Amino acid sequence: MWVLGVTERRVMGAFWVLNLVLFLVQVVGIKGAHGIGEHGVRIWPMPLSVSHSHKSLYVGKDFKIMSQGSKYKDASGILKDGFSRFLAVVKGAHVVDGDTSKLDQSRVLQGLNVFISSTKDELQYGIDESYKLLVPSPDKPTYAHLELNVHEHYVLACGLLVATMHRQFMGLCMVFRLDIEPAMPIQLQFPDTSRHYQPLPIIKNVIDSMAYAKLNVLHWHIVDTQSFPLEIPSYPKLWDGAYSTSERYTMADAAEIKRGINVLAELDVPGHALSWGKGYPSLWPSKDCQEPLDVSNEFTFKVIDGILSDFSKVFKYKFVHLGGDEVNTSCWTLTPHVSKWLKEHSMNESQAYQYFVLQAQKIALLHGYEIVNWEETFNNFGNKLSPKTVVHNWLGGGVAQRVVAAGLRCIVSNQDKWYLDHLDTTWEQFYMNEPLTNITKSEQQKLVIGGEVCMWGETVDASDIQQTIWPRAAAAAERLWTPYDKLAKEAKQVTGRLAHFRCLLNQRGIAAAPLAADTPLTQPG
Ligand code: CP6
Repeated sequence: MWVLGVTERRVMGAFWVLNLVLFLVQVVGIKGAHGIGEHGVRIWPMPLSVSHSHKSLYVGKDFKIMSQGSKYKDASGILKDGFSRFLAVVKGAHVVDGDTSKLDQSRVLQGLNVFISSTKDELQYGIDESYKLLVPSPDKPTYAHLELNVHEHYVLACGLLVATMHRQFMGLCMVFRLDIEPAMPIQLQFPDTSRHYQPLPIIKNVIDSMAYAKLNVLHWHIVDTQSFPLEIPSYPKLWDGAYSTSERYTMADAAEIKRGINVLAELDVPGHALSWGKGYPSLWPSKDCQEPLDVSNEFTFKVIDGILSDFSKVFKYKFVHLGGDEVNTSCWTLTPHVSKWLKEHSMNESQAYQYFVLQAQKIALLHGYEIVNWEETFNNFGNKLSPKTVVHNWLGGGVAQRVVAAGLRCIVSNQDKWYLDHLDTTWEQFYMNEPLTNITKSEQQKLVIGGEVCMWGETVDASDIQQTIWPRAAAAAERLWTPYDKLAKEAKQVTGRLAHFRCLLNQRGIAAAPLAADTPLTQPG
């Protein structure tokens, strides 16, 4: 994941790996004091700017959502689908069937108008994702008004609107007036579909939950050693590496995963790729030594080219993740034909690792992608990487400082700070992790383009995915969203607001865990 920066502070974005990694977003300045969150509007994460009156509004029973005056035509229906999901949340969790007829009608909100100024269909890295939410609309006081530049961002903004509708009173919902602009997105790495096949409805449910905390990039770790679940039309036998014929995703499934969010697809090479050889055994150095992929075989690079060609038809995000982590190259010298090839090409194992990663980069560039690689590639041959590389930190040890000093971009997700599969890392630790630690020059800070929380898939499945992600991913989201000087200096200052956000997630059907197992639970109130 990582952040998309706007102005002075950071930019973070999040990616999904089919294991869950969280991307981060970044943001800028807040107008109000942080205290607003604690005593007034309890929004999480805190947006750039919030103002509110103390006049509360009620949500009418027939509350509707529409898109009047927008240029965007919604040919794919993504907006319509999003509206109906949003309405279900408002009506299911927040609006109750009280009688509004006796109330002052100027205080009953009839609906939300979503105005989209862009005609473009693509969500993309670097676009203007700012939005403005006015409750009520100045020109139409019985409606709320939401202005967006890109259609997909509505998902995030609607999550935010829902976040303001939290006060239940007399069976009705009260809404504060809010002015919010611009807000930034946040990213999450999930799912790790190689370690565990995650059913499509579960993935969609996680994506919907991401909107509530403004996570903006899903990092999908699609394939790994354990299984190859995605259909690749160019090389159909790769699918033989799936756990079973029912534990597979078609390309049409992959397109559905988009759902108003950026998807960073990962193809982790040359290690973490044993499952490729089930269908095409010549990709293994030998039957006894099955990874990393055979560097000496031209077919290996033809297959990578085919996969990235198929990816480019469905994964439109500007970046593709090419992995490159944890590569044990000993198979290459232990296998006679590969060892012979190394000698003929005057390469040792580590030079062959570099050769492999750079070849894969070239192929990705030809398909129009920029590249994300795990940090081992930088640690071993950082000066050879394409300038279009984003280095994805996970080992810690201050690599982000070295990456940005070398002029490359970086995404931060230290394993001891932002790995969700480390169950003993607390939400407070997630909140306090500062990705810009020891990076003081503003040109270098801008190169930290995102933060990501990671949810690797070895130990999670549909039964516990949501409570493993939440509320800790939300803690990281605010770290990336909110300007540095406005962030709480100690996590305990925001406990009440986060506890409230976590209750809202529960109300919306998201199984977020309690902040601490031994603390009495609070009501959203
Ligand atoms: N899978 C892949 C993993 C991990 C990585 N890459 C990983 C390593 C150590 C921890 C958690 C996850 N499971 N492909 C490293 C980036 Cl602690």
